[in-house]
Amino acid sequence: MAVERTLSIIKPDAVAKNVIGQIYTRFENAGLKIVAAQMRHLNRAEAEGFYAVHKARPFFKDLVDFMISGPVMIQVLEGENAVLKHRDLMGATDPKKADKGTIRADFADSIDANAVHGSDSAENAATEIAYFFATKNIHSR
Ligand code: RTP
Ligand code: MG
Repeated sequence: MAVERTLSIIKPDAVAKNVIGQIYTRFENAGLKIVAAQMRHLNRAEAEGFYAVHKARPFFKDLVDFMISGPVMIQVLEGENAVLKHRDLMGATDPKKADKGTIRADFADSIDANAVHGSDSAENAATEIAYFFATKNIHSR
């Protein structure tokens, strides 16, 4: 299996709940290494740019409003099959549908305040990582 990178964001609800460390532990226990990280309070333009693929969706404004409601923790995760592994740790978008033991089942409150973001393909991961991190600030093993 290939070593991949994926972009992870701990959203404002989970940062406010003080569970960054608990979520990081899940990444580490699954064999994902944090190779870059930054805490940021995004402005509207930054959040809209990041979610540009969802611009036409009915939930776009709510999504952006939520993502700028407080600081987020953004990281690059690296490991075997990182994109899918991270999606499995996150669970379904709607926490009501997320499997027991997933991050969203344990920490998320609603489909908007759903604790985490994760890239959905290796191709999108590359774009999303480049949106937040210069190559020189990613510290691979
Ligand atoms: P994410 O991008 O945040 O990792 O989540 P995802 O792939 O599971 O979900 P996606 O379809 O990419 O949607 C991005 C975020 O928009 C919010 N959303 N709301 N009200 C709705 O029907 C709805 N659908 C999506 C969620 O917060 C989702 O994480
Ligand atoms: Mg998505």
